[in-house]
Amino acid sequence: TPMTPAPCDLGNSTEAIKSSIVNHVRFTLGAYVDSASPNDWWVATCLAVRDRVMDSATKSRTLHRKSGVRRIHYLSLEYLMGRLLENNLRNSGLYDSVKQALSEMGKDLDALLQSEPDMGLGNGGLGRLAACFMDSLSTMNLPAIGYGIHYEFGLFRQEFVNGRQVEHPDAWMRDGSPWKIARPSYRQRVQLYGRVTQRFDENGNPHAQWVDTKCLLGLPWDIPIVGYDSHTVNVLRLWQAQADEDFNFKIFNEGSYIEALREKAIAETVSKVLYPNDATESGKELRLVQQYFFVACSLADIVRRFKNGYSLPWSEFPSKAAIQLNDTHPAVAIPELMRILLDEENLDWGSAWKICQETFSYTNHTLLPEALEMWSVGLFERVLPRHLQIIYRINAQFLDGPVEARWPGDAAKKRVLSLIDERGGKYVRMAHMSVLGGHATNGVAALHTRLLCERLFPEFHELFPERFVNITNGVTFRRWLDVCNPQLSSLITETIGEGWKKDASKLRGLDASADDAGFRDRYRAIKRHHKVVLAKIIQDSCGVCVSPDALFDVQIKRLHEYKRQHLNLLNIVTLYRQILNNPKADFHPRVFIFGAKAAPGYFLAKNIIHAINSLANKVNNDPRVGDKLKVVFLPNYGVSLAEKIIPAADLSEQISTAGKEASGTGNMKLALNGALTIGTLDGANVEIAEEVGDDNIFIFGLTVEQVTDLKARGYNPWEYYWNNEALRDTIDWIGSDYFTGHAHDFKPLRDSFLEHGDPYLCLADYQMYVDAQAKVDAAYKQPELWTKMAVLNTARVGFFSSDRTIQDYADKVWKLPQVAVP
Ligand code: 26V
Repeated sequence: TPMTPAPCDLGNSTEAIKSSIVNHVRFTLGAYVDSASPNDWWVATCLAVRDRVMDSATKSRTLHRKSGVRRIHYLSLEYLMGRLLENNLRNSGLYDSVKQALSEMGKDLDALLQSEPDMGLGNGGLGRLAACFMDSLSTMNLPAIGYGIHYEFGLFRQEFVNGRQVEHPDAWMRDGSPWKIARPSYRQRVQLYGRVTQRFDENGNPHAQWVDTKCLLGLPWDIPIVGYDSHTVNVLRLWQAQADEDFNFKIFNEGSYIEALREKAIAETVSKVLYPNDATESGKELRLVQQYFFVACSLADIVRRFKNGYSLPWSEFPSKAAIQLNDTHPAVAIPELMRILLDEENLDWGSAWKICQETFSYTNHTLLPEALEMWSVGLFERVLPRHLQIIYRINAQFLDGPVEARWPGDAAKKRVLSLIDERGGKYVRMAHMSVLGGHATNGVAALHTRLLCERLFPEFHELFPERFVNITNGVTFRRWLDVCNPQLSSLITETIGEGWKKDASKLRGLDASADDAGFRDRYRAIKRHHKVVLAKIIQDSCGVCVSPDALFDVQIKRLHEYKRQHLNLLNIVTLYRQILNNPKADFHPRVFIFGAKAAPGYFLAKNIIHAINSLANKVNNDPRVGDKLKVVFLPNYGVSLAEKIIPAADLSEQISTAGKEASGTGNMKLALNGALTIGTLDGANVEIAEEVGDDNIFIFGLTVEQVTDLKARGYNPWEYYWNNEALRDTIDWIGSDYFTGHAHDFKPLRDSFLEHGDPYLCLADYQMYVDAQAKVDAAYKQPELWTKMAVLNTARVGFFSSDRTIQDYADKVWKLPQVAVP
């Protein structure tokens, strides 16, 4: 065998790291050490870390292949990764030596960390959950690959102009990214459009054949995912769309060269941009093409690995590959795997269907009817004609088989269960296909799963009760404590040891510290430190001076009516009036902090942003209010800003209408960092209350059952308006010209409360919310009590670690063993 020279020193010593960084500055970037830019130093540092990580990635991949274990393939259209360098440093244990190495060269690691652009390839909860899962999969030594789209533009950058949201493109990788590695040898070809004909195999059996298609290429980019204190490095594989140049050039041979290149540009739009909606399905063709493109590339990749790795019969495919669908967005994977097995591998229907069901499982993330994906049959047939045929056959076998057996002759049952909605136009119900095409469907919090079974899929639940499972969401405690709050992380480690980083239930060991005054002092000092840091950010980005002694009251999440930022607004306006009417009242100063992006086409959400900003402008400049009340809306909320806000929060607003928020995950991050929750009994708030105890949380508002009853009786917001003077004055004030000089500016908001029936019941919950806020005020005036409650929150939310969530998936759904990489 030829001699392979030893690689350069990839050790963890300061000297080895220094020489790696300097080598990258000189030989990768072609810069002089003396004149390299801050960006050069950042890139060189990332590459020095990446060099150390890639070796483990290769080892992990080889071990997973050789041991032949089952792997989980996580399919998601979104990954909200945020910044990667600090996380990779903390997880790999390289943080201290890299900091030292840089400082010996006169560079400040912390400044470099802050210069990294966010990788914002997601909208909100669903995308961030996928990112937390990737971290936990590597940490828990589970063999996994994440598949997604290499969007050129992530979620838009948000700016406020005169208080209104303006969107700008997010060119996160205009300068490239040191974390991603192109894998041209694994490029895939994808078909679209065209028509279906027949062909005959060697035994004379007919098979469908998809012809006259357009072709796209998918180029995979790999991003290594470093776990905490584990040698498993999995990858996130993101597909970039490219034109199939040969194909286009043949077609356009007679035409012009320029025309052919125009086609190429069109092909490349497929992975251009992330759709910025997270609640309303608009049925756009490009979105369906994106979904199919990334699903087809990913499945071809999984099938390639199965065929090359083993010589096993197809029936063994599920023993090697589990595939998780992150919502219905990748659900076209079900007919795609059927197509591969039937048309390309010549399997019979029954065998193919069994393989599908054993392979797939599906996570539902929302009950909102407007967010449930439905594709018009006409569009589907044009883009994916063969897949539509397969869906029709799946549907026929389902309705004529299990449905007919369970409810003989019942046409109404068939209508509600069908994969095709025919209540006006024909639509493919992606959620029904996802439940049917897999072996497990899960909700993301206990309440949500119950409502899935009782309300969204009652008939499916009756047919297949064993298929429905709850897996309560979690978040990675590395990014959401160790990285964003290293001071608290150290205090915890000093108090109970560092076992909690791999077993979050150990945080319960802190329970006793809640009664230790010395511990509480230190805990409070850390919170205050973060509030000072956040106050500076607020000053810089909003031009508002806030006191770190005020109560920091935080609502950070996508802007949506069901999340009720406008209920928060009602309370603030009420407080503003109280302060003006009763200047001597003993009210602890408060800063209301918002962070939220609205979907660009969501008119009312944008009106709410404008209203909050206009209120802020008035309150912050009203000398009668002084320091008692400040309102700030931090622009461009995202992962990196969340990492600054969360450690500084005193109060966490989780105030969705009961039954609407599937889980929430910000609620977990805030509680972990010692913010107390004011919240409804919705999503994971229910379980948070169970864990931290009723004394350590502020629960208010109608329950799911009360909401249902009230709506059934006929909810009338006017009754609340006329029966509650403070509420009436508050709404009337918002509807006046006081805030902007124009009375019509917030008419859409006022109309939604009154003329349009207040669909999310803000008025019904208003008084209970105001009362709960008064309890918060009273508690905050007792710092020792408050800190004790905060400590108990940190101590008792270990259940919400995504390590636990991922272990639940591995045990209950994927049947996946841990594989330690030596
Ligand atoms: C929906 C749609 C609808 C069509 C247009 C594009 C698009 C993109 C994303 C979505 C996802 C909405 C669902 C979602 O993000 N759900 C959130 O999932 C979190 C993680 O499970 C959970 O904590 C939140 O409660 C839930 O709202």
